[in-house]
Amino acid sequence: MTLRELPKLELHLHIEGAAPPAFIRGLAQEKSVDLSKIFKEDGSYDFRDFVHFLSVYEAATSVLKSPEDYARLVRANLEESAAHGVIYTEMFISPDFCGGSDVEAWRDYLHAMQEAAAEAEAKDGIVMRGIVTCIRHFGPEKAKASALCAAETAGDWITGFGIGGDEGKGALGDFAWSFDLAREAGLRLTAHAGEWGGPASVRQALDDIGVERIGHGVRAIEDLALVERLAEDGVVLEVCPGSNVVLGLYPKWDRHPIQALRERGVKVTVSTDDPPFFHTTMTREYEELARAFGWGTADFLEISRNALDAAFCDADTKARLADRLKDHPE
Ligand code: MCF
Ligand code: ZN
Repeated sequence: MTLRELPKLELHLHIEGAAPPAFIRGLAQEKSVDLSKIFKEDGSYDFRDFVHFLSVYEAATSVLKSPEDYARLVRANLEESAAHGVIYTEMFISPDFCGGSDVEAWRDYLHAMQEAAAEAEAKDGIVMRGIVTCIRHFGPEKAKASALCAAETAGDWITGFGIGGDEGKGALGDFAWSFDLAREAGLRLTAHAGEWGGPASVRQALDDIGVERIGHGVRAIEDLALVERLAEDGVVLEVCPGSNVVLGLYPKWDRHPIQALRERGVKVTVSTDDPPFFHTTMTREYEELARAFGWGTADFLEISRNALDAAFCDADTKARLADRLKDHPE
């Protein structure tokens, strides 16, 4: 079995960030919006650094304006993921971008996305779940509106609540009201931390908003007492190595701390984050990890099991996915 064919589970994928540039360019053309400044000549997304990436992301998202646009996006993303062996994907979805956090509009967007996901599951066998995500640099008030949307639609399909965006802005504790509401609605919790913020940011995620998974979290490696805590408490990291390398957190793949974290007993998983932005796919992540750290099938199987255990879906779905992982050769 090739690395591309290995069954994979992805826990950290931003819905608009997975949009192929040609898809966004096509929508821009249909809607007569000039987005030329966010693309390079070769057609890929153009950004200088993390903060610029966030603004290019938002510009690309500006052409997604209706439930049908998001349904098309879900179809395109799931087709691409399935082609790389992904059998399960959790996508971050923001009510800020899907109806401006109006609950009734949000329901229409969700309905369209869920229908598209069901079609993709029937066609390619890929299972999708949604994690409602608030955006840190939009501030705590907007996050509350997102959390209300999340709480209203929590269930088998919307299974989690999280936060992404500029880690340099505000403190995670400012968002505690939203995370409390989401938790009370039965949602599972994750937060981007330990990417642009150091170990203290990971501690905030655990202590101030009580998440069970951390998006990125890789800078925990700078504090070995924290690494020990993550290992002991079984906190799972949604590691996105290709994203970290392209955004300049680490100069090259073999300097990435994923292997060191693993060796110290931390449960890691592997995701692409915003794949076309970072010129990656799940296959490419696996190929680079195999090259940089000598990972083989047994290592990738361990990663998939970590992801399955940490997935925010129900037990029946997990059992079905576990069956499909059994085809995975040791
Ligand atoms: O993980 C990467 C980099 N770190 C932080 N945030 C994001 C990443 N990709 C997208 N995001 C944020 C961004 O603010 O998530 C939001 C974007 O607007 C979308 S969530 C559906
Ligand atoms: Zn992310």
